[in-house]
Amino acid sequence: MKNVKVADTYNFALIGHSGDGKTTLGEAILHAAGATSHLGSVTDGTSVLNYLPEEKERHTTISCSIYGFDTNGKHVTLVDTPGDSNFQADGRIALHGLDGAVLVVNAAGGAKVGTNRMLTACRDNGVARIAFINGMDRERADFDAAVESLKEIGASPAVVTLPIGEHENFSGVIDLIHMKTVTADGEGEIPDDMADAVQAAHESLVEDVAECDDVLLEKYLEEGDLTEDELSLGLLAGTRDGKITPVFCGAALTRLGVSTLMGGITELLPSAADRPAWKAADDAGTEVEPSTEAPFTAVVIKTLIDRYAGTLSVMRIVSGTVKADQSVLNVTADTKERFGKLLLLKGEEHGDVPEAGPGDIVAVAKLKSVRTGHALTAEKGGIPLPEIPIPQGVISYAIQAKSKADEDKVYSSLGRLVEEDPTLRLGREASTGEFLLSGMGELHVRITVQKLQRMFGVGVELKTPKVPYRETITRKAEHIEGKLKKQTGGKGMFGVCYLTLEPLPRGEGIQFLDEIKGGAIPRGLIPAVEKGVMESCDAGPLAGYPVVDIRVRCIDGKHHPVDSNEMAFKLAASFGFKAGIEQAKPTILEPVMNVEISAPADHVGDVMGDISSRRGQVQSSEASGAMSVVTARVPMGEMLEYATTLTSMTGGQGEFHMEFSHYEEAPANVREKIIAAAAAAKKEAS
Ligand SMILES: Nc1nc2c(ncn2[C@@H]2O[C@H](COP(=O)(O)OP(=O)(O)OP(=O)(O)O)[C@@H](O)[C@H]2O)c(=O)[nH]1
Ligand SMILES: [Mg+2]
Repeated sequence: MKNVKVADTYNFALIGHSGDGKTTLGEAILHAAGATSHLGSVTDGTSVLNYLPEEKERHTTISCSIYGFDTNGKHVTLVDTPGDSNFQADGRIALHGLDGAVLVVNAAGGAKVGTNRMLTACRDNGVARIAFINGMDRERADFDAAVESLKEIGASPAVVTLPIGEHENFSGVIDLIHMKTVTADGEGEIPDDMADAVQAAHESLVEDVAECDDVLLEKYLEEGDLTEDELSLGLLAGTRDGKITPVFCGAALTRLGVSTLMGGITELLPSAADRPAWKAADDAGTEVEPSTEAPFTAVVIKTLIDRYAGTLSVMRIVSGTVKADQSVLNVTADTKERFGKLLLLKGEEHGDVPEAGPGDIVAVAKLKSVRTGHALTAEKGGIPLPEIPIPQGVISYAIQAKSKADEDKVYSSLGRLVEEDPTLRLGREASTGEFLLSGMGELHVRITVQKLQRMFGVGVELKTPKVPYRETITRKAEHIEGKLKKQTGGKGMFGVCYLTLEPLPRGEGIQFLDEIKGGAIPRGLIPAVEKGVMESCDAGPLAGYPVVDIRVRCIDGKHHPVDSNEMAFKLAASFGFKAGIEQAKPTILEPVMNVEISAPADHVGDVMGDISSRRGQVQSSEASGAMSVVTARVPMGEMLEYATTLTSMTGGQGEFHMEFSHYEEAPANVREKIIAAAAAAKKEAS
């Protein structure tokens, strides 16, 4: 890849809803580009992109697959992303390091929740996109309806290819940019019987492009047309600015339309040199140029555990040139790292390259401190990029090693899986001492357990999902005394503090204020008071959940010149806090989720009724193609086994995605249940 210029380096993702054909399209692209000698298939388990055993078994992508190849003098890295909401965050992270995306949409069904979510991720990160309406050979394919569905989600589609025939008669595409047909037999002239349709499509393309640019719009309104040059330049600018989504079409499975799409990828999506400038992690708006001469700058878009090479950190080089065995800085962790070989990924396979430059995506094995999202630079003069934000999973399961002897191995191996997939989290529930594994959804957690068994040979049992409840107070408790006095015999212990506890608005966390005047508590011992308060917040008085949204003011105190020490004040503070919280009318907060459900229109009534019975509030319900999308706010505790319910309610056609919205006070009957459950769990644990 050393011989390819930055302007000829392309990095794009295949994005969209689950099952719409991203991986199949990826295989078709790789094969057409000569990168693979065999055409891989998702259903046969021969896909080089869906190479994980869990992907082969389920015929779905669960983790981004990265494949670099050279074609026609260009170096291209294709990233196949998962469409399922359990795994889609992996693609959202990778998008931060890419320059363009192909939004894959099923011709039979149109844009869906997953399409919309990835379109939003592109917009948020300024990633240019083109769309591919896939499956034109499918029985229910409807090109116009699919384009309309893209309009409905605000993608501003501009049709640049038309299908020739549809369903089993789908035989190729008309390329409206180059005005030719492309079929299995090669390129050809536009047939007479399609001239009217082509003319109409060309006119709407001109109109769509004109609407992106004021100068073009004025010209169009005056003259009713644009020149070929104006059209192609306008289309290019509109695509790169993200104002327009050129729409291609075809069938990945039969490979029709794929070569035209590939032309679109390199003609319309930006190369590493043409993409919008990278912004540095400073407030000055510094831009990082993709120059081979500049100091090295990169961002880590993915971590992989490779069977042979160990943990691989996959990075997008933004600036500078890096060689194997070079030392770099991990700016995020503030450590120095030494690279070994630079690896070029081809799905599961990789080969090494001597050096890599701007626009290249390479992997490096066995780095100590580097994690997904981290920013790396040269040791001298490098400009760090901002760290990539990592979405955090919210569905937690208590886990237990199947065999007690495996316990240590379970936790260390899970630690490695969390390194590989940072949207997972491994934690401990203070109230019960149980280990918790959190992920984006039930399937995410279950697949992780499956990987744990396969990769590390240890089994884990998943217990009921846990809801991360919180405790807080509802009124002020003033001047509460916390006192420790043990001054009989031996070394004495003495400390007194007076605390005032006040409720804070949701999401404010814990605040500790030192308001001691005149040395009632010596300066050096105030941190001990704070520590006592903070540690007490770990487990609330009602059900042992962490205490949040509280301000604790230390307003007065007493000390003894000899017997006062850190331990005495820490304990005094915890006594004061415990007494105060009882008086401040504690309560329990429950997490409320933003839920997005997509279901066939005739099941929407059932879905909404069911949401209400789960104490949920429906926010909106909109038709999107043949499906309806319902958005609602529902307490997490009511949504734990929702996947099963939705499947049976919609005959397997429903899908949902949820993410954390906010905390709210749980109603009294729910609080009672939570308190009783915590008491029972504690009893069982003791
Ligand atoms: N008829 C037809 N089937 C297709 C086409 N493209 C993909 N499929 C089938 O659709 C199914 C899903 O395809 P995938 O390529 O795995 O879809 P995906 O978007 O990668 O799905 P996720 O990885 O779950 O997000 C497979 O059974 C494919 O064979 C197509 O153009 N025509
Ligand atoms: Mg896939």
